[in-house]
Amino acid sequence: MYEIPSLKYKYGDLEPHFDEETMRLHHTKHHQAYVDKLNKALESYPDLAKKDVFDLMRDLNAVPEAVRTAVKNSGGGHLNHTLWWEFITPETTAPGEKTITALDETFGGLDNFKQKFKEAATNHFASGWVWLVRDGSRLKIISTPNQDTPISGGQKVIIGIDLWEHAYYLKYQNRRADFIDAFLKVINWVKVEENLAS
Ligand code: MN3
Repeated sequence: MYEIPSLKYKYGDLEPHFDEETMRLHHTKHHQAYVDKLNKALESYPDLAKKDVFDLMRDLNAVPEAVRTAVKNSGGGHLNHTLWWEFITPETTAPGEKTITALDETFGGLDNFKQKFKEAATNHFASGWVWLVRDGSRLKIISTPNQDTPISGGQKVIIGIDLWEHAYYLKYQNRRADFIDAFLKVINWVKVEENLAS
């Protein structure tokens, strides 16, 4: 049985950037719903249901066709949100050495990275995610629709932003750009550094 992870901070800790109610609903309702649907989809496949969600999503071909779409959507939702809670932090963090070097080499600096990331997130159509991933030895910004996860394509996730309206609509309504700015202020740079190192 998959379960939503417990968070390292309280729902209100990211105020005023992310509001308490959105954080609570996002975790206890939206993320929980992906987990519930994933558990239901794998009810008849106990061996698959024992897999770590990363391993499950890395090898969708191992999932029987009858439930593959359900697993892609709800397993992706579970995995993406598990990552999401760790992309953000109420603590003040700063980009580490590896991060600065990598963003310099690939994007010409932190500010340029932020600008390109924001551009991609602003322009992403409908629901989905924008990510910074490592693909082979290269870093790149990509976007995925729905709950598709870069993990299924063999890419290593460094950071990403949830662009489903449930992630921001209560506080930001149609102002997605303001939500993206808020996200850029609460990025957990310690996690980014860790992801780049592994
Ligand atoms: Mn979400």
